[in-house]
Amino acid sequence: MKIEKSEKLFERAQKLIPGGVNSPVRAFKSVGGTPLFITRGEGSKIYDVDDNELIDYIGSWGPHLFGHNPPFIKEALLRAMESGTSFGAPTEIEVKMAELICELVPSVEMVRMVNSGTEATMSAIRVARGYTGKDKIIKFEGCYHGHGDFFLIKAGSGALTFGVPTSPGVTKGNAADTLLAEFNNIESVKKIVSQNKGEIAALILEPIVGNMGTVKANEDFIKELRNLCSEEKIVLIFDEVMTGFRVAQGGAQEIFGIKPDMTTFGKIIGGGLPVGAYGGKKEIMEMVSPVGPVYQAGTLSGNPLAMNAGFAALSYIKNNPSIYDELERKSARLANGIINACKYVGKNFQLNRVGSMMTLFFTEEPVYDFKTAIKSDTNLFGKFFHSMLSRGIYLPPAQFEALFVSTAHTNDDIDTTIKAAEESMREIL
Ligand code: KE4
Repeated sequence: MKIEKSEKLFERAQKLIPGGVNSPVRAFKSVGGTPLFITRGEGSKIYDVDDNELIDYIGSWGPHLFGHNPPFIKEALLRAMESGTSFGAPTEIEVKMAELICELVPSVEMVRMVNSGTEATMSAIRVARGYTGKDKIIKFEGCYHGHGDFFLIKAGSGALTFGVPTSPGVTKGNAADTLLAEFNNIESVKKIVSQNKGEIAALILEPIVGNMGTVKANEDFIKELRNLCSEEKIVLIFDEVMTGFRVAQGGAQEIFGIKPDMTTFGKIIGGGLPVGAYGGKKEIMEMVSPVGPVYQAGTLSGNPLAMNAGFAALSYIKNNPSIYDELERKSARLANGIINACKYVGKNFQLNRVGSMMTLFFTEEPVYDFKTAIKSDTNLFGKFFHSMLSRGIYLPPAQFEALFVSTAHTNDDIDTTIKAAEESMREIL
């Protein structure tokens, strides 16, 4: 596979951009090698500066539910551009977008648009703290909610339940207010709640995790979380930046039949442009400035370009709910093919999947939380990644991420990917 032009660009990029990338996971650090510099995307394919054609399962880390450059989003953007890009003033499309999100996700009674998933989760936490008058929050090991200071926290040592920063620059003060629980372990949550009675403002989780690889919450766990948060007056926040409109028309909360108090969104709702959103119960969202005292703002929040792209995406979802059946069929076929490829070489690697998001863990034990996820052989994952890449299959360059199937992936794409997986498994083992 020719990568000379990418190598040259990567060398130039690293001189002026930290790590040569504008988001760390793109740098191929956990799999090694040179990240490919992409020139364009079309449907299920992406093309790089060395003219390699790849079947893309990253989909820009989730936004491309319909593949790259779907005509209906491109047309919406071109039309919007005719009128200008941003006005810093209210527009009708923002109202239509809010109405559509609230229609598709009934637990959301009011919603505020922002420009990224990180802004959405940061804002949701601030609002929950303002609404409850309490400071502490609970998050789960292995869940990622963007790079807000109070999220970059890992479990403290031993019995200590408050966290320690995972990154320099995050203060001990921030860490002290973030408590770490174990995913799918309700007892770990109950213990933290009892040790911090009356002090916890919010509990945030990815109801279907994508960021430790794909791990779905157990039904009982989610139901008990809902009950516990209601009893303890803790704001339950579903971070659906990745799962929103991905795993079902109404997101993970539709699958579980659970109503969180707040939900955060990103990725798909921007139709490929920078958009995030947070919303939930009216009484909570009315805390948000200018109607309430909790401040949150953004120059380009709700800008017409991003809103028109997002509205085109969500309108398509509203009018074509059958896409989720199509995504289920294609994704199940891909997953079964990969599982069989593992079996052919005598391996029972664990493939976790919910709808069109999935992760192949290079471990033979079930993966249901962070501790079981990190038993995966990340070196072997790296070899698999590069072996598949050499066969024209572009997977997320990290074991603890999810791959995404889009409506643009064809049966041929799936067959090609399964064949590549069979060859790659034999090659690396
Ligand atoms: P952004 O700020 O990257 O738009 O969203 C942060 C975020 C929040 N919540 C969840 C559940 C997320 O998955 C994310 C971002 N996801 C990562 C991929 N795992 C984005 C890729 C990247 O960091 O470049």
